[in-house]
Formats: sequence, C-alpha cells, structure tokens
Amino acid sequence: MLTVDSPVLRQLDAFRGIVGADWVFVDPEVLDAYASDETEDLHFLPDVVLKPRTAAEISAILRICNRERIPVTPRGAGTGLSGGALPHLGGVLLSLERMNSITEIDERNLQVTTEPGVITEVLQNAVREKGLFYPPDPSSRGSCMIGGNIAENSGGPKAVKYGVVKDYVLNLEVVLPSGDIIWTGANVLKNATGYNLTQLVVGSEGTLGIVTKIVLRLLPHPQHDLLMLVPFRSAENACAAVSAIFRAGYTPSAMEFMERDALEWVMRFVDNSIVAIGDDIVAHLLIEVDGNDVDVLLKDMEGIAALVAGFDCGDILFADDAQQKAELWKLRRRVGEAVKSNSIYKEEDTVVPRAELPRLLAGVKSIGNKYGFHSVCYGHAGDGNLHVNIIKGDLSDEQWNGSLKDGIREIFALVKDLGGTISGEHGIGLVQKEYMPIVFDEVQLSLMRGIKKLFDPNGILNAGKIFEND
Ligand code: LAC
Ligand code: ZN
Repeated sequence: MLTVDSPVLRQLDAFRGIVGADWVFVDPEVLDAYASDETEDLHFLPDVVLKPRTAAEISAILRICNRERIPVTPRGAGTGLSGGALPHLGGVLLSLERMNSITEIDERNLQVTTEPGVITEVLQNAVREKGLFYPPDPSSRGSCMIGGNIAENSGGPKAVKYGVVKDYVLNLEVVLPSGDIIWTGANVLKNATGYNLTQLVVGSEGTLGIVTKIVLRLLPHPQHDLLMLVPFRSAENACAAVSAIFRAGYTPSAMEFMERDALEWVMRFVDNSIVAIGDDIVAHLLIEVDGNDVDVLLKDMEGIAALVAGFDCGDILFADDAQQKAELWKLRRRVGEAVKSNSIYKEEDTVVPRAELPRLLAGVKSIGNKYGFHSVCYGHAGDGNLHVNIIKGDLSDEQWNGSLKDGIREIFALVKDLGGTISGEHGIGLVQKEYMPIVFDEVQLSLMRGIKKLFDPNGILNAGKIFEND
C-alpha cells in the first residue's frame, strides 16, 4: 500500500508531466491487470503503471527512477512464463504497449525496423504482405509482443530450421537505466566491431535497458509447406526418431513433440477432435517441411515417413489442405493454455543436445515416479527443447511447495549431466533464478552480476530477475 511519503507517489506529477496524465495509472483495477503474467498463479501489484509513447519519455522516467531508486519493471504483453514482467518489488510498471508502430520495412535490404509493442504475428503478417518472412514464432505469437520476444530470446517451432530471435536481431535502440539512449550496433549482416552489445541485450530479460526500437533481418517467404502428424507407441521411440531424421539429412521447418496427455487435453480444451488417437499411442511428432519446390518437399515427406516407420509408429496423418494444417497447428500452439486450464502446474523449459532427448524424457518420468508427480511433456523436439509441465493434481500444498523443488532440482541436474541447460526459450525471470547455481558456478554468476552492475549501478531495472541483485 502506498503511503503519502512513498517515493513513487511523490513522483506522480513528474510522471504526468512526462507521459501525460492519461497515461499514468494508480487505480486498483489497472494495477491489478498488470500484476500477473502467464507464469503460474503469481500476482504482485505495482505502485503505478506508466504507458510512455517514446524513447525520450522512457529516458525521462528512468532518470527519475534512477535518482529516487524506484524499481522499474518493463512489460510487453505479459505472456511470459518465467515471471520476467512481474513487478515483484512494486514501483513502476512500464508498459511498452503504446509503442506499437512498425517503423519501416526495407525491401531492398530485407530488414524491418519496429517498435517493441508490436504483436509478433502483426509484424509477421506485415512483412508477409511484401513476400518476406520473420520466422521466430512463439506459440503466443497472436498476443505476445516483439519487445518481449527480444527480452526472452524466444524460439518457437520454426527455430529448428530458422533459428531463434537472436539470429534475426541486427541492431537495437536501448534506453539505459541512466536515461542515456544508445544504438547497440549497426543495420548490417556482419559486424566484428567491438563487443556485441546487441546480443548482450537480446535475452537479458529487461534487466539491462529498455529496448525501444528493433532492427530485424528478414528472409524471402518460402512458398510451400507440408505437415504430418506421426503417432508413436513409445515416447522414447518418438524422441529417438527425431535425431535419426536430422542425421538422415532432412531439415524440417518444425519437429514438435506432444505426449498423449498434451494432445488429448488440448483437443478437449479447444473442443476439436480432429485427431483419432489409437489406444496404444503414447506420443506424437508434428513434422513440417517448407521450401519453394513442392516435389522436393513431397520427397522429403516420403523419406521421413519411411524413416519413422522404423521406430514403430502408427498411421501417419498427412494434412490435406491449409485448413487442416491450421487446425493441427492450433492444437500444438494451445497445449500450454490447455495444461494451465487443467490444473495448477509448474512449467520447466529444459533443453538438451537433440540426441539426448530420449534420456531426458525417461529421466523426467522416473524422477516424477520418485516424487509422486505427473508431468505432461511437449515441445520443440528438433531443438532438444522439452517443456516439462508438472501437474499439481493430488499433491498436497506441502509437497507442492516443499519436496517438489527437490524433484525439479533433480530434473535440472539431469539436464546438466546430459549437456543441456535449464531454459531454452522461456528465460529465468523470477521463478527459475534459484536454480541458476545448478548450471553456473560463482565465477560465471559474478561475471553476469558485474554486467548488470555496469548497466544498472543502482539496481532499479527489473531487479531480482535472473539472479538476486547484490
Ligand atoms: C510452447 C510455449 C509454451 O512451445 O513455449 O507452446
Ligand atoms: Zn515452446
């Protein structure tokens, strides 16, 4: 609760002077709307919500917050899954939602310059109209914002062929906690000029600066894609088939894994039973190929189908038309929401070298048996990126808040043993930071803290995310 001498309250007039009175919010309903993101069931009220329109306004806000030591939490659409946008220290919630213009599509150089509050799918569609392609496509692309994608270095199904957000970011305009406004690089495809500040900011989860302009490289849009859904009688066989497909020389544009529960729950959730799941089926792979020559793609699909047959798969569903493809993709994209609607859950975003996927999945299940939890696993198998959703189900609150953490630690220790790490695309944010010492030692963590300190000496910007501030 704000007191009269709260540092935030004393700055309200100054904030109104910067962004205009209409864009400074202290009413409880608005604060409440910005108290959660998509992470579990967490809720932290900010003291004020500010909605600036320009980098200059953000600079002026940060100068005040830096001087007054007011915590600032940047936020895009609030679709994050690690609590990066949660204002857990109160203070200013800085929403980038009004910075929603695509500045320029440069068709000569295949680049787009955009503000951070543009919805990812809106950006994809805008460049698509010019025949261009921005591949990173998180499941939430219809609602997430490109600035949040930069903050988390998001991935999505297409990452397996096209790479993740970092592979497309050429240059960023960033407002530092000091209020200084910088560009991190240049709008070029190669850059060997000093430290790579651009890539340092990508994936920094809003802890180093506020990204206010983004230059992305684009590709020509592939003209065709084909999609198939392959059922398996053994989840480990499904996972083993994944690396075999790549080893055989195929590069699918998506290679997604869904356990039986994931597909059943989402079909119930969206009320669509397009897939008839045989009694003996425990997992599916959703496999897409794309390119400009349909004959080549058909050959690839035939080759992949012949290969998965060697892994004891069931009858393959080949998507016939655009509508069936869209329905299958809708099922895949909404698994996360379906799980969330089903039970309280915790989401772990494990990633291992692709060929270790069978061992990861088997390990997760045996750790689940040991600690008595059920998990629903799905994700980007081609990237070795498995989303492990731990379901509260019948677990008591004591187990959920107590011994379960030991189980999660065991999963992460296994991930590390297999050569992987604890987040592939959802970030560390608030909810995974306690596990950072599993994958980084004190030397590595202190380098990261040093970088944070250099950018943000007073620790005002998204403090307590990724790691505790000093
Ligand atoms: C997905 C999100 C949860 O893969 O990353 O659906
Ligand atoms: Zn994902």
